[in-house]
Amino acid sequence: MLIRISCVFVVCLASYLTNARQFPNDFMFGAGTAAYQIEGGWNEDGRGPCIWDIFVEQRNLSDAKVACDSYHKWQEDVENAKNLGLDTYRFSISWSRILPNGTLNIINQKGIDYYLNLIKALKVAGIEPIITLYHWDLPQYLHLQGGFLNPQLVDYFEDFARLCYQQFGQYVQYWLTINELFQVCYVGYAAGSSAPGLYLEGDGVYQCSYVLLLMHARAYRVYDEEFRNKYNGQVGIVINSEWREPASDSTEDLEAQEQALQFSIGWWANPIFLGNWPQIMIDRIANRSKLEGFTRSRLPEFTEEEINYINGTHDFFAFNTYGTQIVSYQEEDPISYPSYIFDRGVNTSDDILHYALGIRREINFINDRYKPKAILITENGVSQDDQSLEDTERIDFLNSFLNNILDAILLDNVNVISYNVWSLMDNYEWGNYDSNMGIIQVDFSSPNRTRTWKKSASWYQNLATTKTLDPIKSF
Ligand code: BGP
Repeated sequence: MLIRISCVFVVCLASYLTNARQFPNDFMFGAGTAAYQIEGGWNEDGRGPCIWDIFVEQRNLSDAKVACDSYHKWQEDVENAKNLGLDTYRFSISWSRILPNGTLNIINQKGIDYYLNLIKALKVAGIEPIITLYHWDLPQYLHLQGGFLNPQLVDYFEDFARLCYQQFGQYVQYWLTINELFQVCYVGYAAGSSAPGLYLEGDGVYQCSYVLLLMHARAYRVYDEEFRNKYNGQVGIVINSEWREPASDSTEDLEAQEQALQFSIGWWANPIFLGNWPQIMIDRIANRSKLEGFTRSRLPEFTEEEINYINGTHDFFAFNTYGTQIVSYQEEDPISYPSYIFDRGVNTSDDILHYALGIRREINFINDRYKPKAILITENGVSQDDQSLEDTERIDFLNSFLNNILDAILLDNVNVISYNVWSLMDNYEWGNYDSNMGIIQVDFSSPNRTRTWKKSASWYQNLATTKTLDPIKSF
């Protein structure tokens, strides 16, 4: 009997081992956070206010004055990252912590020291920092001067980026200029549901995208011209991918899918990887603008010089990916008020459940269309209603995603080099604490902000250290 059981065990083990799926040895597993979502210490040691500090007060939302208190507990966070076996840790720098009013006329050494300590501790722990320069927390002082509607922000961002490269560059191989441009411009300047909460849905939203792309390009060029020789790092931007699947195989729906992708991914990726906005955006917005009575398109026109300046500012393609939408054809909206949604002109439904099905197609789409040297997945994860430590649904979600990503690597030969789960820990989700997206739980009711590993943390630790994925069928 014992022999039979042992045999069954050996067979199962053998089959487990043969089915187990291996990531390339140099594939980097990491976890991500953002300054405003975890740091707290909102008015400590000279930090200046940012647009989110003001926005939550205006809208009476939960605040991030303490959040995960990582401003004080960063050593424990590094310890956790180390114990998880992470290759990378993605975090962002709070612009107003090192430049309280956003400009170089006041440099806050204590803010710089905070990030220097964090970065050095990560290096000692064998973890590669991936640094986002801008993750949504614009210094309020710069917002008062017009924020992303003011092209002068390009100069201010250049100063901030250069300072970061000077201070931290020797330790950093991966820089991300700006996180999720669509969110910055659409949610912040059109839908008004994120800071700074504006409703400029037909014009400000495009002006914001024009300024953002120039900011990115300037930060890239500064690194390229002044730091690349010394530090040999890489710079890119983070696009939130907004993947779309067509509702059917009809020509209309396939065209609607292409149109939707041009208005989401192409809006940002075309200027950086191909040069200029997608033609369909240029044409549709110009046409609707004319019919609405404008004398020029609501989409700012890049000069030839700007097109060339932005084109090519990438060392890799980085994107965040959470959900997908089904897209279908719709008849042209009648001319009324100016709006990105009318300009886009397709019908989209809510997220479909098993988005993991789309990720392989999405990776291939990015690879074929934009031909990046490498692809980094900078965020992926799932929220949870409660903070339960038994988060098996998260494990299934991540496992399914990663199986499809691995298919893209092994079967389609796409050069995906890194995956960063969102998030290292539960954190402040832009107005509330309801998302619980961490693989580590944070007790927001305790002054200590106690960190406790969820089941997914142990699962991810195994993945990061063995680079071997559960042999579970992907869906
Ligand atoms: C991304 C942001 C992250 C984080 C994440 C959670 O858009 O870059 O900062 O907020 O979304 O997403 P959600 O809870 O909206 O699914």
